[in-house]
Amino acid sequence: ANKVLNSRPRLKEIDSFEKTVEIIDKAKKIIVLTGAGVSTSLGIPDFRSDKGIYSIIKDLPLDDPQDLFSLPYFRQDPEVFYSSAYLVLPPVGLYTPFHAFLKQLEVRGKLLRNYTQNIDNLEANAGIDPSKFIQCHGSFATASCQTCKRRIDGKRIFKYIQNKELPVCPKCSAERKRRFEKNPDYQPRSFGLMKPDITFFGEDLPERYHTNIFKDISECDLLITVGTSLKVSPISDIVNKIPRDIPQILINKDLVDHAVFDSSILGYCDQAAVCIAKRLGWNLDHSDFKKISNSG
Ligand code: CNA
Repeated sequence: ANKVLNSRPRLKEIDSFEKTVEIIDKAKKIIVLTGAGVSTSLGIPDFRSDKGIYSIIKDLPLDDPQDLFSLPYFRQDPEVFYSSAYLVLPPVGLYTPFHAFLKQLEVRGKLLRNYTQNIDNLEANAGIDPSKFIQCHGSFATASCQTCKRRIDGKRIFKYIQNKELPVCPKCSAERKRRFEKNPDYQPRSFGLMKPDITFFGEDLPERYHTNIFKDISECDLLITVGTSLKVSPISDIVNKIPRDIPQILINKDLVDHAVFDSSILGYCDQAAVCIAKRLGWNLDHSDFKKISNSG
């Protein structure tokens, strides 16, 4: 059984969709905590849903599906990561109606910070100011050589990821070849390989997370948690650290029953975002806005 993350009593004043919208309308310093569910409408699978990555990769030779994103495992067997990384490769330049909603929160001076667990960099595609979001698990925006640490634009390795090939660092390529020719079992097998700058299990979160999270928690007047199963620490602990009198709203396809929310909007986050925006009289800058709002 999951440990209950925030066992605080529910705030009684948010007992309807209208009141939830009212709270969003009044809030001025919102933390939005996002997960893979905010990007599934663009075809990027999440981890734990029925059709999520963990179910897609169940036949890979891994003891635990999380090993796909484990640093020791990557060093030993990078081919496994590169056989499946295309699944989470972000579409260039696109974003969802939910991301357009986030942008509106920023434009209207209500977004204190978006803490995203996502690695797809869609926040940047939506034009959100980099100071307003923290990619807690890094992103595909850049990639680094595992040996010489040279950092490049992440898009430069996208074609290798799409072709399920290993992206080798140009500077380390000759030395990699020499070592593997001498010893085909050479370890680490990640020598001289580029890896997207996404945080693997076993790696620390980016410095910006540590420098901002506690101050933001003490300043925020609303937490909106969206599209996450809240299973990955330390992000899952954020709900527990928010002061008890600060309202917490969940927008998610499935119930997250190991945390207490004052209001839960269960369903697709794009539709929820469009409904909320419509009630607030906001026009979301997204081609799907009219389509979704007309479908009710
Ligand atoms: P998860 O554990 O797979 O949970 C996703 C949650 O989103 C589930 O509770 C779903 O019910 C919900 N969900 C799915 N689709 C929607 C939707 N359209 N609207 C509303 N809710 C929806 O994934 P978490 O994010 O909780 O786990 C954290 C991991 C996932 C992080 O380390 C990420 O790096 C990793 N991840 C990121 C991406 C991405 O960047 N797009 C994709 C897959 C995994």
